[in-house]
Amino acid sequence: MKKILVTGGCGFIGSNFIRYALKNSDYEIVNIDKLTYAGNLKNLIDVQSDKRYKFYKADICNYELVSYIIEKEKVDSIINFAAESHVDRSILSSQEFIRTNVTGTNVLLELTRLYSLERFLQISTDEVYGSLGPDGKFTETTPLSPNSPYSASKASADLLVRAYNHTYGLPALITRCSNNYGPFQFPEKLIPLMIINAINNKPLPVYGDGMNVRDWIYVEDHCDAILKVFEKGEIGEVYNIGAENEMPNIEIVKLILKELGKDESLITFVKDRPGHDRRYAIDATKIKTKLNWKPNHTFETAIKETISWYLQNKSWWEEIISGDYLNYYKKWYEER
Ligand code: NAD
Ligand code: TDX
Repeated sequence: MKKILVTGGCGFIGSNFIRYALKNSDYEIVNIDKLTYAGNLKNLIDVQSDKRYKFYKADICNYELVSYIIEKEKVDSIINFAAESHVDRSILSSQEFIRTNVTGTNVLLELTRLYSLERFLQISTDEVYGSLGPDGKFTETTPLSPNSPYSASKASADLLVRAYNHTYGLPALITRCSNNYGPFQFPEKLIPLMIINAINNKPLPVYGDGMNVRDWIYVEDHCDAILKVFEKGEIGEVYNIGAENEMPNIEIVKLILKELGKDESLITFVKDRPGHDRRYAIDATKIKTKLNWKPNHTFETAIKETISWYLQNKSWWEEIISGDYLNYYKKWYEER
């Protein structure tokens, strides 16, 4: 049985991936996570006693500790989810983004090399391509043109992965996915933030004119694509992942309000995010044709399931929004 070191497995996508992989494959999984504000052990309560799963609290920047874990656990491969992931936080302060997203990825690449691991999969984002006008989509050959400190740090990591493959023949691959939604997403991101504010009858802060477009994919479809690329993807290649579901933010916000039976008067237009990318759209032809992948969920159904998950799991997010989250919320939204 092969063993994968998953980093950042206590976050939104990592925890969904671990659950998905334990259910749909034979892999053993070692999860290392620093447990930052975004990492939550409760995201994986249901699998914590699974014999194929093990957790270590560790920072991916800590070379010695990660090296010790790789050696002790005899892991075969790495999938790197660990990152500072929120654009707005990177605008407030970028240092942790450079540390974790760039230096942390470099540590993992060095250790993949040292232990001659079989595979290194970097979980990246469509934001590295920058912003689109009204037409066209990002393909794997679109030049990198990141616009926020967050996306610049992710693009830097991608370039390191590319260089390690080119220089040392490291068996590395990259996935670049569009915006995810689903259970366990931290309520700083658009969809969970709007669902929770609507439930609590609080204002829904829409940036600018609300016409920025994002391309949405259900997190389980992303996890399925990651597993496919990990198993069948060609070394040295980049794979875009997306579900062809572009929507302006304001439409999503209105849909959430309608689904929850709340009034549109809760919508509050606030000052725009500085440098706000106008539109993202993913061309996923490559993964569809080369790896025979396709998304299994429609937005219409999966967004309803997501809203009902937040309604049924109030204690999960109530605990989060009562802590340090309040300080962040105040700092970012108070002046807008
Ligand atoms: P998240 O913020 O929910 O989770 C990140 C996890 O990484 C947390 O558990 C956190 O504790 C951990 N972490 C942070 N710094 C660490 C460090 N130094 N060492 C070890 N662990 C650390 O993020 P997410 O939304 O689940 O995103 C996961 C990955 O997917 C990221 O690399 C992100 O760039 C990428 N991605 C996200 C989206 C999206 O829509 N959320 C889309 C495309 C790609
Ligand atoms: O309060 C808000 N109001 C608002 O209008 C928030 C939090 C967001 N927005 C807008 C900004 C974006 O146009 O909604 C859109 C989505 O915002 P986020 O949820 O912050 O996502 P985004 O900036 O698109 O980045 C996300 O997708 C790519 C993830 O956070 C990244 O980790 C991923 O790489």
